[in-house]
Amino acid sequence: MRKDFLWGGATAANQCEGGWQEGGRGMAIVDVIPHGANRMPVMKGIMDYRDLPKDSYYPGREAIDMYGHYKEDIALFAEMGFQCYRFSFSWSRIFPTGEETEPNEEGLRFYDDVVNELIKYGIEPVVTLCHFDAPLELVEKYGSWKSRKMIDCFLRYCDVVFRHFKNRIRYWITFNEINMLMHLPFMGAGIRFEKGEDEIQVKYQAAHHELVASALAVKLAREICPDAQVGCMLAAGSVYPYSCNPADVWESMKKDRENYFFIDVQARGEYPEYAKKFLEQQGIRIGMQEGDLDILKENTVDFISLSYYNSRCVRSDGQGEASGGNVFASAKNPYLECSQWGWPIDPMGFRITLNALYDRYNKPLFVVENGLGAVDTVEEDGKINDDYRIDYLRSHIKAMIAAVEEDGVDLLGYTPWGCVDLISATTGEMSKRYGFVYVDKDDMGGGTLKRVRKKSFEWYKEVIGTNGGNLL
Ligand code: BGP
Repeated sequence: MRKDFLWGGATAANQCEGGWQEGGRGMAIVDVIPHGANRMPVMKGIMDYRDLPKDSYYPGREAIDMYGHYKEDIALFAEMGFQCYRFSFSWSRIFPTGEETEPNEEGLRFYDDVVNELIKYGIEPVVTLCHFDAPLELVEKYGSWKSRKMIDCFLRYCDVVFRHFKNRIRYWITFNEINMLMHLPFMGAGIRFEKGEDEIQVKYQAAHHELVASALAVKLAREICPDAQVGCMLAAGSVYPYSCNPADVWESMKKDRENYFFIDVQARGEYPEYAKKFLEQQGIRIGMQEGDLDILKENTVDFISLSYYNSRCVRSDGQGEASGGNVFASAKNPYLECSQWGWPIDPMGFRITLNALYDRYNKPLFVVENGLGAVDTVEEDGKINDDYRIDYLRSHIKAMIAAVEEDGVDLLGYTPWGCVDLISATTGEMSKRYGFVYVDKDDMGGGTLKRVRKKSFEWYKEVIGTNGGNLL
């Protein structure tokens, strides 16, 4: 791999930071997403969090309290040899309601401390501006990204952090998994549907607002911190046709386009023809302001970041078994084994996805999430032997290296997800673990928060130390 390839790990404030009432932070979307059966309906925007039972448990409020443990966690990342660390800022820690004219200094100080700690170890910060998180006040007042008002609020936040961190942060990502808005609208973008509301119309309008906000953030970064690189972020995973029946192939192409749509706009700078036709056929009318299309055209991203957990599969007849556990509807692929949460395991699909994205956009890629959510057992001697995680990562890193070295994909770095155990986004569980570092906490909030190195910790350290040369 290239000498400056960035090996590291990834987390996000909404799932690890906690400290929801510390340092003047305002309420955020994540604070009202519960654990348990109500989680999905709330994340989908079809249940109002204000109707939740009083005794609901909100796992993101404390999470793994990285707010109070960041020094210890970063020291562990440094020990593994991380060259970069992807994490997110909590918007409501900096703008508690989203509408202040001045930022919350205590919030900025917290991120100063985090960023300085990283720099102390020579770890490059890679920061997501909005990872499933926005000030709750903006949801209440404006309906979040349904409203164009969000663009101004987001840009005020970007302006502050770009200026404040311009000499310390080189890599910014605007919206995490921007296409998640279509699947989990409340978690992805704070969207809650009113009775009788035209859901698809609302989603595409909100998407337009996010796309314009993302392009204007790119513009702002070029003015304030011209050395920085700004990327978009896709929940990736190529969609396979279930068979070589052309009807299946066509279906898979359409499904891929549902996801590519966002990146097509952010990377190529315009609404693609297929999307214009789709919107027209569906009777969706996107409210735009004069100049929006120029903004999109003139401010495309520098790189494309992505998460890859699995490929997807589709059959045109809608028959057969569905693949479980994933928010993307998918047919079960008979060639693939699945994780404990029903997510297919497909390293070759990783190579395919990287190639597909690089062919399509011809811009540098950055893998900012990949990994296996699994139950870990602490043995009597205190050890955690997560060989299954090592196997998953080994096969995926091999596929990634092949994409780079054999296929010529331009890749900036690799940050596996949840390098320290954290709260699962889709299930709210702690027991769905991804980390090299174990955190003693259970699904209902019990535990000491103690950090313990897993077997994969030493393994990944060796991978980084040999620049991917030793994957044994
Ligand atoms: C992505 C998100 C992450 C993360 C990951 C794993 O969609 O960007 O926030 O959580 O998926 O998913 P889960 O936590 O549901 O296992």
